[in-house]
Amino acid sequence: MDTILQPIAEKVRASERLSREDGLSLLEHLDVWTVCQLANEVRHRLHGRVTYYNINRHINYSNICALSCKFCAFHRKQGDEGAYAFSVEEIAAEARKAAEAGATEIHMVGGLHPYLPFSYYTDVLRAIKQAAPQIHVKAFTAVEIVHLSRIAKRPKDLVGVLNDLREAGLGSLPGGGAEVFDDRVHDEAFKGKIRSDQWLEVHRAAHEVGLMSNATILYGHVETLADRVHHLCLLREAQDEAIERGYAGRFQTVIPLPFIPDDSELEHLAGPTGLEDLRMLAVARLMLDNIEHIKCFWIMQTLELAQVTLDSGVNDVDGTVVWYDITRVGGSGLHQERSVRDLRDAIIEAGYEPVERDTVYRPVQRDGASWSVALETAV
Ligand code: V47
Repeated sequence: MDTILQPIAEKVRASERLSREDGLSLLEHLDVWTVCQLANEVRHRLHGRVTYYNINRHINYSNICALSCKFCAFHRKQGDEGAYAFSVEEIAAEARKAAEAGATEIHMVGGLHPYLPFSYYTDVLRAIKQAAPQIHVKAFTAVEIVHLSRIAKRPKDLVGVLNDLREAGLGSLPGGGAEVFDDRVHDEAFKGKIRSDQWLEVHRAAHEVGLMSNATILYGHVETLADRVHHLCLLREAQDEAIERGYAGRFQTVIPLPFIPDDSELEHLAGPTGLEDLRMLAVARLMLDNIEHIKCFWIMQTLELAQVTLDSGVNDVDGTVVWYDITRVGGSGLHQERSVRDLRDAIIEAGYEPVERDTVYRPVQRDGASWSVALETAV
């Protein structure tokens, strides 16, 4: 090992926190395989060979959005061809179908709809819980929560709004919408979306009210490597704060998402390579010493690459089913689905032990479509 990686490896082996400079060296160093190997050591220390997956459904309640982010191929304006917003009943029916098929989680996000009232969102949550009481609803990215707080006319009361949503059935927040925590990148690619301080404020409020949340980083577009490290450092600080303050909620998993240029206004960009994907997941594992899980979202990375990432810091491959995928299909409404068998076989072939989890990482005991968790705690 050379003089740059050697001291970093020593820190990793002594479980010492890596610095910002270490993070940048890991992203820049030519020897990607040693970087992955170091992340693999941490992964094995934390999780052994266990690799999590879940049985989930994605519901995008509407693609109508007041914003027009350049990187997003999903948004439509009201009245555009392909624009839609599901009714409360339609969403409840999907939740019922998901529960009947054995799903433990609904991952629900949408655009910033300019006209739907706050009551639509609480009604949707209540209807899902009535139709599928056992299912965990992981819903609304931080930018949606800010939008909901505005339409609820309580823009300064994030804690109150999140509590109302929780009472209606919200179980946790997904990690979307973080993009890259940098104002230049934000203004170039995501203008109009909330900035990093607001994204972090929403998640801080969620942790304070006891909701678990996830975090993403969308890499491989107009950001620099230093921007990526900065993003990871801000997440690490926010997690330190949640732990120090004794909040009941915190970040559970970080999901590095490779930018997919197709159909977006940034289509001229190439997007990251496979090796860049591996390295980014590995560096996330190495830098985020206070966040337990690193997820490879196979929908965007492919299941084939996800197998390889298990040796590079990843211990979670997300779930089985994506329905009306916000990220991949440019609004065409394509369904994507992989069976439990596909996910388990892929994990086993890579030399790991597949474990079905619920949204808050409790192992699931399953008998067909019925399931339970070993430890009953409130979610
Ligand atoms: O926020 C949008 C990203 C995210 C593109 O919390 C794109 O468990 C790549 O957040 N290329 C939504 N990415 C997905 C997401 C997620 C996925 C899986 C699990 C969890 C979780 C969260 O997709 C958006 C945005 O960052 N995105 N457009 C694109 N062209």
